[in-house]
Amino acid sequence: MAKLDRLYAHEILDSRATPTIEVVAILDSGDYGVSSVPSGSSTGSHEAHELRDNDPNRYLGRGVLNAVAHVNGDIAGVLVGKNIDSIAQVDQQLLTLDGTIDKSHFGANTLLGVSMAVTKALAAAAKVPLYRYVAHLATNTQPLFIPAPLFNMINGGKHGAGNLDFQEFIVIPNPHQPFTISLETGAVIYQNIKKILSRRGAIHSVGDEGGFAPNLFTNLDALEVLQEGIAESNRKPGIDVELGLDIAANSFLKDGRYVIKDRSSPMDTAEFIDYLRDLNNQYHLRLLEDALSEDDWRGWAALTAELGSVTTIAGDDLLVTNPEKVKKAIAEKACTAAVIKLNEAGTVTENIAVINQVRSAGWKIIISHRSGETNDTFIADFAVGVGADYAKFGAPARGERVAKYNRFLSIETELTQSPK
Ligand code: 2PG
Ligand code: MG
Repeated sequence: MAKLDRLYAHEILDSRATPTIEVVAILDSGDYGVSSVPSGSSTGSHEAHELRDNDPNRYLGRGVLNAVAHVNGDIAGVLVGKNIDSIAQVDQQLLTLDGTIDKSHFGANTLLGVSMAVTKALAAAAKVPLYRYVAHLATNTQPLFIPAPLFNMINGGKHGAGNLDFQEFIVIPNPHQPFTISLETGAVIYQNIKKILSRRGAIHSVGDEGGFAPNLFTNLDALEVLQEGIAESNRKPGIDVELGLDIAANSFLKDGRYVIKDRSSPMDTAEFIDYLRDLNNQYHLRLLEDALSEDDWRGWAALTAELGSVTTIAGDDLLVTNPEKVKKAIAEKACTAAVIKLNEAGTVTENIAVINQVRSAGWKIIISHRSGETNDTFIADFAVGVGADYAKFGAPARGERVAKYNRFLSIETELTQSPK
């Protein structure tokens, strides 16, 4: 049985020049795990608590030295020197120690950092790749495969330059092909979109998730640019690639109405669902994420009844990887897929429990990065291990996004060589 020899943390930067926590867990065998935690900006209001120092004299109040102190103090005090049966046992100890429903004592960021670092250390001690260790935790006995990537090519909403209402304009290569082919497809389309934006005289700098953050566009213009990019890459729409959107509708709901540039007047829920139906008829969307706001539960059920058989209706801010929200959404038939973000739940074990809950409803699983990321590739292994349908790691550009897609390449090679 493994014993935890050392556990410590320090502050590092994420991809947005904002501090985050990195945790190191070392077992008495010498096996170890290092993990760091991402952070969102278009957050759901019911996400677990992210602990920040709120000290205006450091990093604009966004430091995480308190989170670091919790790991080095209370948490190490309880876990170090003790035998570890399983990550489930460690996670339970963390939750008991924290003692709050929303993880506000230690912070979900603190708990996730410890949980991921210990999981990595246990996988190393078990002498199996992390994705296989996660498959074992998730009791996933199916053959492992690489989830279909969701490439976020154009960044709007809170991740972009401020002119596009929708947050993510996504290209989805055909899921029934090797990941190496999907990645090449994504990379070529990305390069062609850059050329198209230059030709149009539009800004082609990138947003938070590596997709372009152009000026001058309505939401429909951005979808047109994706279509042009696909055509210029000699890929067939609907066959080689499909389109998707993370609408992140929370960010443009004003006084209970949906306000977007493409329409001169605000829309109520029924009108916005009509708009989405027309949009789907025109672009044959494979994915519609957060198409309505997080509290518009009746609207979600109506949208799923209307479009759920032709496109994937994914809940992100609606569900916040929370078992109670997922339970309600299943009962109300509010979606057909869940976006899983590890730091919204807080520990590895809780994330796996939510995934199993979602699976039992027959929904699709999307494992997602956050807009503020690190180079940690934990979620790539996690996505493979739990058998996720889709992986959303941003554009095929910027180091912190590419690190995860490159990890998929390594895993694909390993799976090809030794599928069991
Ligand atoms: C989302 C995420 C990730 P954020 O809305 O899906 O793309 O954004 O991390 O800012 O919440
Ligand atoms: Mg989202």
